[in-house]
Amino acid sequence: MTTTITLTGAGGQIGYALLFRIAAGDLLGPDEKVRLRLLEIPRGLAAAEGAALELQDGAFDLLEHVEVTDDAAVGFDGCDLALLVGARPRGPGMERGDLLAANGGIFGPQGRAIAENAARGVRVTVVGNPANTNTLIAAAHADGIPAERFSALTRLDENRARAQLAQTLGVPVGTIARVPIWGNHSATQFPDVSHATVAGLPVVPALEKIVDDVPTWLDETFVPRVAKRGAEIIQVRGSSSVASAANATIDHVRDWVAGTEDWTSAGVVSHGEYGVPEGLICSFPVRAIDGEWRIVEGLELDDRARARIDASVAELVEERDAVRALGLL
Ligand code: NAX
Repeated sequence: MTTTITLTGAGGQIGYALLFRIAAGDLLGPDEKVRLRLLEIPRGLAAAEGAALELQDGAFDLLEHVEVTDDAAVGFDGCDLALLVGARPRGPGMERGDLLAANGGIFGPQGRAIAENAARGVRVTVVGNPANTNTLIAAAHADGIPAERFSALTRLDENRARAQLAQTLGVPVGTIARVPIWGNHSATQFPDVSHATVAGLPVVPALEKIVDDVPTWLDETFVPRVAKRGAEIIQVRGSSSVASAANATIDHVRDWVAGTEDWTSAGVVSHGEYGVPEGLICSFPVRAIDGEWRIVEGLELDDRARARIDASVAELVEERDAVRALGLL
């Protein structure tokens, strides 16, 4: 079988890190051929064309075809999986409203182009920031495609949270599970360890053996470290997260398509779960079953978790109201 994958922002950093892993089979496994459509704006076309030449030189068995375009109708033609990575970054002096407006001008038309051109059953993953609200805008413009087919990447935040826990506990990261991210992919996000496990056992008692005051450690060290990890990477590396973001995108899409045994995190449309207003794109603990995200329901939230989730959801509501006021929804 062959899957058609459209990558926007293919001439950018994350695009470059993603393409070769997709072509190597990391996304869909060793038996699925892929057809790649690289969608860029005119300024990014040369970089995307260069990446396409290198893809050719990779001689990947699974790669059937690569096309580079700045025409969204061509880019999303027959697309099964859309990875919306290209976005307008915040420039100097740009207010949040300007950023939302600039991205609304990208994600609205892309949502429409997906609805008009993509394959039935298309799944859309939004990486470009502000990811949750960009997802909301794209889904709102994609007439005829259920909002459940759109999701925002918060897997990088979850991976960061699992890695921080593993490091603190001195255990392999693969032994840490159930660390959902709630809310917005922003500094208000809530990485939640209350249901987390290490080798199948609750994490909190394990932390209590290492950390003096676990609630304080969570509030003052763990949560800010995860939520501000992107800024830390920029400070140390001099550039934003790239390979780890591409890796998380691979994890997210692979799990969505192939299914998960346990929980992961994704920004998905709310139907009112956990009191999150209907229609918002909010990160929840999710499972992927039969190609669909299912929010893990019935979890108990203590007051601390509730307050943090409410604060992040309030930020999502503000973003939604701002894009509504701009006529983008
Ligand atoms: P780059 O600036 O390297 O690349 C962005 C590319 O998108 C550029 O080549 C640009 O020409 C292209 N582009 C802009 N508008 C476009 C449009 N309308 N159609 C097609 N392509 C378009 O950024 P990069 O480091 O690759 O990051 C991409 C996005 O990911 C940014 O918005 C960034 O904030 C976001 N991130 C999201 C993360 C997440 O966890 N959700 C984490 C990593 C990253 O920060």
